[in-house]
Amino acid sequence: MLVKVLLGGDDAAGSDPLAELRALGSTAGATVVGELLQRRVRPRGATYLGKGKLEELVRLVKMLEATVVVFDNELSPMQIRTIEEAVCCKVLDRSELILDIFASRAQTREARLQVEIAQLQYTAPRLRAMWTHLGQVTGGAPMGVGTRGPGEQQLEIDRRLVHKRIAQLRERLAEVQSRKTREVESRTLEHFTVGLVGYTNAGKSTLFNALTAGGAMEADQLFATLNTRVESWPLGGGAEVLLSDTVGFISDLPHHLVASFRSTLEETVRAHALVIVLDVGDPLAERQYRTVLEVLEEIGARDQPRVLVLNKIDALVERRQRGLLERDPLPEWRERYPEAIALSARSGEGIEDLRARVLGLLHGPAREVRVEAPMSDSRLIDFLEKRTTVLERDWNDTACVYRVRIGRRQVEQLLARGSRFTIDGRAAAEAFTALWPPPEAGTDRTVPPHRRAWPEEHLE
Ligand SMILES: Nc1nc2c(ncn2[C@@H]2O[C@H](COP(=O)(O)OP(=O)(O)OP(=O)(O)O)[C@@H](O)[C@H]2O)c(=O)[nH]1
Ligand SMILES: [Mg+2]
Repeated sequence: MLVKVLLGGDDAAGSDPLAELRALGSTAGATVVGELLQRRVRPRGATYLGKGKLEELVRLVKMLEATVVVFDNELSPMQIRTIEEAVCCKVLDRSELILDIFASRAQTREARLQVEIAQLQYTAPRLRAMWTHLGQVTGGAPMGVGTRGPGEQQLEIDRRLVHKRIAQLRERLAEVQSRKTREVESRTLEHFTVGLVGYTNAGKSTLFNALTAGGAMEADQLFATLNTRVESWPLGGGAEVLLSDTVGFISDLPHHLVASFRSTLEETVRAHALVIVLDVGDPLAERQYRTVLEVLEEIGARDQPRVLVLNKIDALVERRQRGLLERDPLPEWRERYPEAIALSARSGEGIEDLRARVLGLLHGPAREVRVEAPMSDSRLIDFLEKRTTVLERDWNDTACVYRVRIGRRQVEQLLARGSRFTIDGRAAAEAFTALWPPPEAGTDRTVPPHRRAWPEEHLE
């Protein structure tokens, strides 16, 4: 039985406010037998639902023989207990449902540890409610200041056990994570890394599989992906980046859950660039995009350049043809985010645009320049021929003279490896600072912060 209370001015929920909870429920393996919606200015303290609605819920649960009631709203342990007593069956809130999905999906040691910690943190306050409840029911000593009933003592013990267990798990998790941090660090030092991020079910894994050798699980479920996967993504012309696919985001995810999944998102935080995938046909796309930006802020992925991908455009075309599309959302998105790339991970349309954009990020802002490369430096000539866009080539007695389109970071790389050449008739290093002056901090998002290591592209 699904329940949602729409609060105050919450009309951003679209025409089907229970859609996401329904999807979460079916992902968790539940069969939905009924749904209940209520509009309220604010929740009622004890039961969240209004009195009459709660009575209706009790009737519905009985009639439909529901075994679990799931609230889309976040409930306090006391509210859960009060509602449970009224409906005589298990009551979950949205966070618990999400935790349940995570628990059933967690496959790696790390994911299992993270889920258990989050679950225990959720249990701890519930334990209190449970035992206070028992203390009263068993008619133990009245619980006032200084009088500790048996329930209260038991509660202390259990709470201590829970905290001890959490501490143990945290230690183990820290070990796993420090190993992982080192791995991620060395990856980001050696390669240009790109992180795929987005709301759950946006199509990240499908896009990941289309771009790389694949192997990520794609499914029409929420949280199909829980672990991070990294593969190389060839961009053509010998250039390649490492692409990561990771767990999707969702709105209103409890704080501590995000915290315990931090290391899963480490790949994202450290990536040199982010590709934000959005299901543009979803009526809640706008809201989901906001959630994604919020989560990125929260996990500290703030500095890297971002590319917005409007995914599933094939589905829009199809719906338009079948007359099912009331209003095409694409023109509005394009107008508001002219830089966004519309594509279909499924059909492949638009993927070439994404490749070119990421290649541009890898190479940095490009310019057309005249490069004179000594004939003896075959490595440099090879680089220019294979990695840049050659517009003209000529030669004199000692040098090859090129007119090329070349990126800032490519020149940086050549300088770093000690190649000696001229740009527009000047020594390369001098010309470089003139042509690509260092941007003012924070103004150019396509240039990574200096603390971020920039990998050398391997030519050999
Ligand atoms: N029509 C259409 N469907 C797509 C496209 N991309 C993904 N899908 C479908 O959308 C569903 C979700 O795709 P996934 O790739 O698993 O999504 P995800 O973002 O990885 O989701 P989580 O891992 O659950 O967070 C699947 O049923 C895909 O087949 C697309 O371009 N067009
Ligand atoms: Mg996925």
